Amino acid sequence: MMNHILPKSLALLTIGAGFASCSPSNIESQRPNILFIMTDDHTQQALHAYGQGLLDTVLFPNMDRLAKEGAIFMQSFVTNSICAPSRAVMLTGKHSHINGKIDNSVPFDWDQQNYPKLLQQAGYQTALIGKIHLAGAPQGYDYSMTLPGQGSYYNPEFIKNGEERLHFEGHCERIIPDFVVDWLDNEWDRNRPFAINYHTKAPHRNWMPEPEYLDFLEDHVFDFPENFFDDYEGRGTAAREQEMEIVNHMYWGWDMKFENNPFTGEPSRLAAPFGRMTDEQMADWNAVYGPPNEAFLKEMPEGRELAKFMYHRYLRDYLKTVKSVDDGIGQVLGYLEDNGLLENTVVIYTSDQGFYLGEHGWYDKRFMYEESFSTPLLVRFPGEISPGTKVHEMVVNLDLAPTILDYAGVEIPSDMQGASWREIATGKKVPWRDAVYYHYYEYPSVHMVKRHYGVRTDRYKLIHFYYDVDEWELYDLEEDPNEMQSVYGDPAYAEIQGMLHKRLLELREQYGDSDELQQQFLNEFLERSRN
Ligand code: SGN
Ligand code: CA
Repeated sequence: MMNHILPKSLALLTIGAGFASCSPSNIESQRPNILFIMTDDHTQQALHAYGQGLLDTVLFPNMDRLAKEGAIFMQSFVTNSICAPSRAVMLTGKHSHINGKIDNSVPFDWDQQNYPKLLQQAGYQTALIGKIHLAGAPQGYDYSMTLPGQGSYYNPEFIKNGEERLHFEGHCERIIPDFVVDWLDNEWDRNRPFAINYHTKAPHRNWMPEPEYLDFLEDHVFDFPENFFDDYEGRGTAAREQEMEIVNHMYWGWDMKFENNPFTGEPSRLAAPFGRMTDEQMADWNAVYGPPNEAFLKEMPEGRELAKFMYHRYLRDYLKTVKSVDDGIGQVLGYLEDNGLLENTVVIYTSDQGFYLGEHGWYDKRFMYEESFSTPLLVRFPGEISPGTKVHEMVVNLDLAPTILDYAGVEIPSDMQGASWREIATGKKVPWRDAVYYHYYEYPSVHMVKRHYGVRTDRYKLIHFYYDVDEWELYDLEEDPNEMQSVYGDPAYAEIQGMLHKRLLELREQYGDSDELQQQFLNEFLERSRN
């Protein structure tokens, strides 16, 4: 039963095996271009290729095309399910406690090593376009055009090469792919391979669809996820005390697109971004949201009907913005195809983390529970990946830097903590990790998800919530895939619990995390909050 939990020595050996390897075929042949597409908060449940049932049909043909023509990673995770930290992990190939970007608010040190710098040194021409959410001038890029912070959906500003602030008219999910194509067309030096980071804003909160898709799915009725009306029994305090419930924690203006709070009549909180829209954009908007909002005000639904309304407004808006992203991906893939570039380009698709689409009644991310701990991962590279490949090994966002370097034929620095999955993506069986390590820090903060760390194996997950609680949770994902009942302390799981504790300690040691380090981060956080 426990044979998937390898002894430490073997596990270290297997992970180490990926580190320094560069596939020789790549060095000898023409170096591939790299198109690294990352969305913000797009989750596996919203991709038909993952097949969890929310989408009974292909809504996003370009993303699904990548899965069909390449490999899909069925067990793909992040080490810290929050935006800026996840991006820092991807850039550096190091856990948050090593690269220093533990939460959204601490500064990121761009001076440290990152994979685009190494690609640049190896002769790649590099570009970063879209959202990066790491303050300071990006390093490692020949060109950057980034959204400041979270950026705006409508009529956004961008920062060119870390310094020049420019204003653009239109929706950011149209503008970002245009920038990508424009860079390829006008800036790319065809004598060198390119590596583009193409990073969207959508489907990040507050899910503002572009005019063309305001109507998309407006009539579609979705089933509630089976645990939408979760009572948070069976787990510790953290699941109960979060602030990420659709019904209780969304804003009527910002999220639900009402001018006034329907229950109090007060102007809705956080309605500001709508002020960026032109009169014409606002008119399109009101034409779609106006009638259902008026109907709502007449009916003033309560209980399950209120939940149904809020869930649908949320889910539809979220999916509408993913639709724009999918169009953008189609535009960029189309450009590569039309210019004969698609075959020699490694196209990677992922998101900075997963998200809740009503599971446990939630939106947002942060928890080590499956929906936010997982993230989509697809890769297309027809030279070596057969169409329709399904990968079941556990990969992490930590692996992206080593993997991209591997594809580029660049040596992987020994201090990177991830491993290249290049060989795995070909369907080959190689020694691989048996467990994933996770650590989330941003608390107390927005959404109030408690600090926690943990380990996940193929079948089990052990989580420790700390700081203002000291609680352990253990899940048997085969018996309880929705993580509704912790079996921590259950005598039937005593042996497994012991093994997981042991494995967790080993991983913390292997990756250089510790009680002392987390206490230091906490002290620094408390110090900053006092100032
Ligand atoms: C904002 C959002 C949160 C979200 C964080 C972090 N609130 O604070 O809902 O969790 O960003 O998101 S909002 O009212 O401003 O929309 S992250 O993806 O950047 O980490
Ligand atoms: Ca995010």
